[in-house]
Amino acid sequence: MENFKSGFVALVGRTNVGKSSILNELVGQKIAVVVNKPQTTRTTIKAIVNRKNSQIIFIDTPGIHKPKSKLGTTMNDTAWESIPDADVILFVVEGVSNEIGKGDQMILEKIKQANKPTILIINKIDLSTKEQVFKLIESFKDEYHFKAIIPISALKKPEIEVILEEIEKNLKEGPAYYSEEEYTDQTLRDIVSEVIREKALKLLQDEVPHGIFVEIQKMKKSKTRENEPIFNIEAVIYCVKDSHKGIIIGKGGQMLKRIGTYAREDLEKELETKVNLKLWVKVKEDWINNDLFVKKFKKTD
Ligand SMILES: Nc1nc2c(ncn2[C@@H]2O[C@H](COP(=O)(O)OP(=O)(O)OP(=O)(O)O)[C@@H](O)[C@H]2O)c(=O)[nH]1
Ligand SMILES: [Mg+2]
Repeated sequence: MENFKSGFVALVGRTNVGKSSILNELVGQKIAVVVNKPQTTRTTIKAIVNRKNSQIIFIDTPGIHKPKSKLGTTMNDTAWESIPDADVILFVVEGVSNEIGKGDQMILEKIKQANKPTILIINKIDLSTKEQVFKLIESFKDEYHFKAIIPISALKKPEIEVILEEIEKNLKEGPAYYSEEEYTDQTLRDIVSEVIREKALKLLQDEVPHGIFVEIQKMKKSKTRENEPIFNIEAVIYCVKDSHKGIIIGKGGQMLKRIGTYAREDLEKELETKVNLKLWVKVKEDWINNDLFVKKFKKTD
């Protein structure tokens, strides 16, 4: 029998290329939120896959982008730091052009410096032609000795087994660091607050979503009058200024109601119970440039 292997695998890449979508596919459940807007993931998220002969610990990271706030800088730092810390790197790019873009080139330089086993995932191939993908593969091949280059579409039944096998090949012998029941470092509170933030991100426009964070103030199980279990959740959506507060609440409270309903429906599915969700909106003036606050998004382990 083969010896047991384990290791940390970082998903890195520019913002919005589909890292979190791929993470969710790899572990077979929704752990990280996915939104068609840049800078969705704010900190590292661990998700664990247990296989017969290995334990793979995935680390989803914030997408690398041009930072416009202290939060953005912290997010970028987190992503950069994950590269030298990983045993294997999954470098995710979008297959929508046939050339390597500037952002990807920067990340590539860091990967070259780290000189770790790296697998290139070319995502979103449903949006490109075979020719484009082929040219992109050739360009990347000239740049680095990737262990494998795997074109996928995270939205259309990606070949997860191929990716997992390729990772396993590149892991070293090691113990299972986590017990089988532990599949993520996200607490229930983290997941609930991220689901609410995801809905706000999806429904709000322009710069409003980038200044939002959600704080869960109460999460308590009780029974309804019909004796059915129900989760009572109270949360505050913080934003950076008064005008944003107005937008989040909306005319006659319409927007907040939509965010609440949308989040509740999703939470009821995730938690498999009825949910009573109460939301408030508060202003925390320019928190995205406040060191004390931004520090919360920096993970030390
Ligand atoms: N067409 C298409 N869209 C995809 C694919 N994979 C992901 N997306 C979409 O791309 C958007 C961004 O996906 P995410 O998974 O949030 O991207 P991310 O890289 O984690 O983004 P950040 O956390 O902001 O760095 C979402 O709207 C996804 O549905 C794909 O294979 N094809
Ligand atoms: Mg993400």
